[in-house]
Amino acid sequence: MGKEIELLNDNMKSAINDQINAELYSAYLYLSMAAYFENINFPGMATWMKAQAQEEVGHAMKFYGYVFDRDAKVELKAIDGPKTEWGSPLEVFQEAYEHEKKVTGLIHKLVDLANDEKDHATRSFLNWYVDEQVEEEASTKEIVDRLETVGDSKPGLFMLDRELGGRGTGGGE
Ligand code: OFO
Repeated sequence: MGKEIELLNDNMKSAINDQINAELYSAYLYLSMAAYFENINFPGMATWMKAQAQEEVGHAMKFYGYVFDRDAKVELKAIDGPKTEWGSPLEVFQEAYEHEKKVTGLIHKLVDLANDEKDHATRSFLNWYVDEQVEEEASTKEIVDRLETVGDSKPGLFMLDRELGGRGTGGGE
């Protein structure tokens, strides 16, 4: 005979607040990667990263709205400074891919916590993020694979940069 949990309990609230911070850190990291690409004259990759940073803000805001929907308090914490230099476009996207795998792990821990707390509403809400992480990993991995294929070929890098620049910065998820 489980009792229905109507509001976010303290454990869940604090874990979601941490995740808001992690999503905003992701935005900061991708914006730093965008700045790196601007500096080395890959404007298309910079555009791709800026769009990714916007997506991450969207992820944070979705959690932010959820905390209020459950009548709990958002508590923002300091965001760590991301690194600012990388050795090559490949290194950047490899790091982005590794970062997404880490974020997937964080989302899965939230799912585990929601299950432990019998918080069915949060468990259901998190499904969107579980699915989104599959896409986040796939899209960064695809670019890593393509950069590995292109290698040091300047025309290949130029073409990939142009293609990645086709990603809009108009927001969205
Ligand atoms: Fe929020 O998915 Fe990337 O980090």
